[in-house]
Amino acid sequence: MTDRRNYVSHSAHWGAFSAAWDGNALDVVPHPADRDPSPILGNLRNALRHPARILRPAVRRSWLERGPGSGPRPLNDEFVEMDWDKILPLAAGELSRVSGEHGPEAVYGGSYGWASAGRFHHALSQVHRFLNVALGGFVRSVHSYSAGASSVIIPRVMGQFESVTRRNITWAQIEEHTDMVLAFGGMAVKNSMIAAGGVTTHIERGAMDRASQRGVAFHLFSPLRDDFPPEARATWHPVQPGTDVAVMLGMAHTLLTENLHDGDFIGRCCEGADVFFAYVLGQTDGVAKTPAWAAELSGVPAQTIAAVARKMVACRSLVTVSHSMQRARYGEQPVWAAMALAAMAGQIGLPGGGYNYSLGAMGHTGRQLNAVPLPTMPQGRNGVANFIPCARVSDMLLSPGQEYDFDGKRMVYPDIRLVYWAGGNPFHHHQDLNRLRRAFSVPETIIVHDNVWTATARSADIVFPATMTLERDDIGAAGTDPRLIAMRTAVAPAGLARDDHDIFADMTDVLGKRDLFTEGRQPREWLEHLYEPTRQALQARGRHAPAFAEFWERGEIELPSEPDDGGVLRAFRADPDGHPMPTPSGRLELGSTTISDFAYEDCRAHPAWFAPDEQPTSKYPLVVVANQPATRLHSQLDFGDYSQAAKIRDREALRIHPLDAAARGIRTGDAVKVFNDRGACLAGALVTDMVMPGVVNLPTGAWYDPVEIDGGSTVCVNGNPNVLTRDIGTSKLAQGCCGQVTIADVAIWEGELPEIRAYGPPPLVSGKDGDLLPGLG
Ligand code: PGD
Repeated sequence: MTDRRNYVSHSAHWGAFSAAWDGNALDVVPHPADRDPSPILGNLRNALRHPARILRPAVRRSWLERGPGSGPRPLNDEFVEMDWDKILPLAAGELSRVSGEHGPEAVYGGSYGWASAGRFHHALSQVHRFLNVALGGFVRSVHSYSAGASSVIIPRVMGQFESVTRRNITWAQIEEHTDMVLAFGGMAVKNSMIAAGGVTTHIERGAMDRASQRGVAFHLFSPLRDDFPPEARATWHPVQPGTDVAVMLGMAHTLLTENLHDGDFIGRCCEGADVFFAYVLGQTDGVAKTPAWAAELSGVPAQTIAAVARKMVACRSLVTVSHSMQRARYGEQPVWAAMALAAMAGQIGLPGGGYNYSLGAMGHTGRQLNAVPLPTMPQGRNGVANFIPCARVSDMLLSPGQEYDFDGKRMVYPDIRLVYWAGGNPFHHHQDLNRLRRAFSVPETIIVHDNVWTATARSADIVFPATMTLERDDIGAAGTDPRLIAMRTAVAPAGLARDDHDIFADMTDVLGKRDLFTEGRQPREWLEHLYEPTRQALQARGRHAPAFAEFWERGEIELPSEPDDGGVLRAFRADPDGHPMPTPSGRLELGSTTISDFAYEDCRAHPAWFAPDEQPTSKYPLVVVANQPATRLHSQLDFGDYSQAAKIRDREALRIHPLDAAARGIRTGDAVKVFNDRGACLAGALVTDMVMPGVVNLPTGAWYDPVEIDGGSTVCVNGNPNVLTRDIGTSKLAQGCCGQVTIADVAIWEGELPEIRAYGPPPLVSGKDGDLLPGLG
């Protein structure tokens, strides 16, 4: 029985909690303010001492024997475990060699990933700071896998990303003002359970319930019925994946031809409407974007498209687009077309109305922003100019020197010799993992920090064991949560694991730059230092502003919020000249001469319909939706109790419609193979009408576990859908990832079911007394 007095406050991206360790397992109690805690907390119970933990620093044996160099990096290669005092100089020396011979522009430190929630031990901030201090810079990455397309198109045609996504419509406004929500891609609560930094309460389900009880009509456009929780009582419009833009254009056509659009708003607040309208009416390409045209493409009946359009201008309506919608080829278009549709309805800037990109996509949105700054780890100055859009990592490694387009610029991929990754798992997040494996054979050296043996760690040459969040002190906070959390240590580190910060501090020591990296502070002093701006801002507002010691003792403090005032969009609506949007015209751009001047064939001057360039075929008749999982965050703690409980036949569950299942003789509980020309994986079938016919749903995050079976080809036996997805940019404009949808077929798996071997270490041998193996080095 755990002693209640030993519970410590802590936080994860899936919520704040308190926890106590009894030597075997972790007891987790959600934050008392949390009205709807995330069940993902259940993965923490058995995580801290799981066999997947990396216990000691390790080096790939072949790298030790042969030295740095390109070549395949098999996941089951042997690693040599070493002591810290041997491995740190080895890694520091290799960094110096590469940077000395080729410059810091040969080091890729983009290191994309969610890592863990604390503001100080934020692995990405730490690795970026380290590379800036140690080498003077590195090739970085920009934007995200979450919002790759939208984070480029929104600033071009609307305004600052944050002002459209986070300081816009709140759940409180929806409960009070909204009559109708058109949610393209839905608002699944599995997604809003997540917020970078962690929130102390999850409000979305309750808000949808109250709104719906008041009469708000939620309309779900999605291939998946449960992209809204039952509490929203949403009307489901099953839509063929990748065709939502057609539905939006069909609605725009109804508004235009029936003269229902808000001409006053368009005239005062929009630019380029004439170009867009001409396109909708078919004057530019001879194809009128009628509801019937849209119905043919999308499967949503023409009457429904027209009726919803008429309704949205007759009441307070809100249009939303999920992140998932733009994680696909031409992903910029739904984001832009939805803005144009909402602009035509004339409600942008009204309470509870208009357009809020990504509302409900994460727990950050729909809430009021904090009015005080949060602790933030400074990353230093990066002296390397070159960067990549994050999802172009395989292209970069495979094609050094190649030119490519990105957001109006002509870019060149750098020649990368060393890859440094801390806090991310590209063998989870990237597309076409067979291609990524080829890309990961190119660098001379790969260094990875993680707390568990992910496929990324097993693809590295030098592996540093990082502590898990519960093994260190930190500060938890999210930009729209009203509490700052003292994340207190619950348990000693596993094995020889060390904090990322300590690892970097000791490496800068080897390089003679320790003081530059640590600024003479111990970790506790850093926490106090990072806390101080928040405290001062509280004091300046006349709020209770406790000293760090008091905050730490209490476990949390309250933070004030910005007013729920609609932000810049409300101000812009009231006075477009006085508060212009930060676009070239100062208006919402339904047509953009900037984008038109780029002359990209895959992004036009206005929101446009592009037929998906990967359509179901007779060979691959099913569309795979590879969305966010409900039982974990991305790939994190996939070995945890809650994630494992949802597996079928020990692997990821694939949801398939009864009609598609019957056609293939598949029943719930069967093992199935999902395959296309890029790859194949095994999964466990779940037959359900939660997915529309013609669509299967295989969420991301099952740990990549490639096995050579089936006549020599490699199959991920654990159900990772990124062996199937396409590694191609959304367009030349944003170059975002296209992981959300692909095509495949599914068949019953009759063969033997291989055991899952992903959740453990590769073969390990110990260096004698922590030294290199005899005869090496
Ligand atoms: P995570 O599993 O969160 O995935 O990709 P991301 O790489 O962020 O990886 C974080 C890693 O950090 C884990 O391995 C974890 O163990 C490690 N970690 C945690 N704490 C620490 C720490 O303190 N120190 C160190 N060194 N490591 C730590 C997520 C990405 O996947 C995202 S954001 C999205 S939105 C994309 N979504 C999709 C999708 O919808 N469909 C497909 N097909 N693919 C996607 N990939 C993307």
